[in-house]
Amino acid sequence: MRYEEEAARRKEILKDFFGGPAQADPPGEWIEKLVQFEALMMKYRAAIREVTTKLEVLNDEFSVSAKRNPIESIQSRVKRPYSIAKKLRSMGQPANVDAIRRYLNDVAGVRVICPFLDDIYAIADMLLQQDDIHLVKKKDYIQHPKPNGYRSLHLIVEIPVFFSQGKELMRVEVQIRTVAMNFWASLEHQIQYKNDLPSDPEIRAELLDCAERIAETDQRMFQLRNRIQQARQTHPAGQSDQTNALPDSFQP
Ligand code: 0O2
Repeated sequence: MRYEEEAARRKEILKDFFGGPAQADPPGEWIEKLVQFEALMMKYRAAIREVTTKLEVLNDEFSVSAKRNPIESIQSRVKRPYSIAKKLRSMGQPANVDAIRRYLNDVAGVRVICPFLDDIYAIADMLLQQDDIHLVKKKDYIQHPKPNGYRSLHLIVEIPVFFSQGKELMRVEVQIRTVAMNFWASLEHQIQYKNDLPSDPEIRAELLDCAERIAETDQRMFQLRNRIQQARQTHPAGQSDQTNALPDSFQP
């Protein structure tokens, strides 16, 4: 029963986009809307490819010059029609392709997972230095975590994408975070963030406590890596057995 109620709710929101009996759109009209929507999603997918390629190139270059990878993995997604329609509705905007372009920043999303805290800012700087990338908005939820404990660096960037009919500037949300921040955010996303139910204060407090312990561990791992790097510089390989004495799991 709950599934049927949920399905009815989703249909109601999605009909903003593609029409439905209540709107009595002529069939040709909603097919046209569907075609326009698909074309726009194709453009967002293309923008994701552009940004992902830039990040992969930076990671490759860094691994040659610094002998380690500042990016552990890259994930991406195009927002689903239901989430798009829901967000536009919550903003009081109509669900159509013009409104998507104008009001939504995160239809194309790229998530970059880094090993260490300083990698986040190094990647963000290297990306933003590129002259075809324009920064629209930056939200630093690492310096200023959300009250629930969420941490991540968010960049909304605009990037030119070349299609057969010319160039278009497309927006992409880039979320950059450590493996540890991603661990918390992924689990919290499943159990709390997307849950429409009011949250229990005890659960909120536990989640916040987990986020803080994870942030502390991130700091400690970052400091450990720095200590190991300094030891290596003071005693380059072969001249001292101090670095070699560290277990393999500590080697950067
Ligand atoms: P989903 O399902 O991940 O796509 P903006 O228009 O960008 O200024 P917005 O959209 O509120 O305003 O941006 P914000 O706060 O930067 O958050 C955008 C995205 O960050 C979310 O997308 C999540 O992916 C992630 N996020 C933000 N807050 C939290 C949080 O408290 N917990 C978790 N797990 N993720 C968070 P969506 O579309 O909400 O969700």
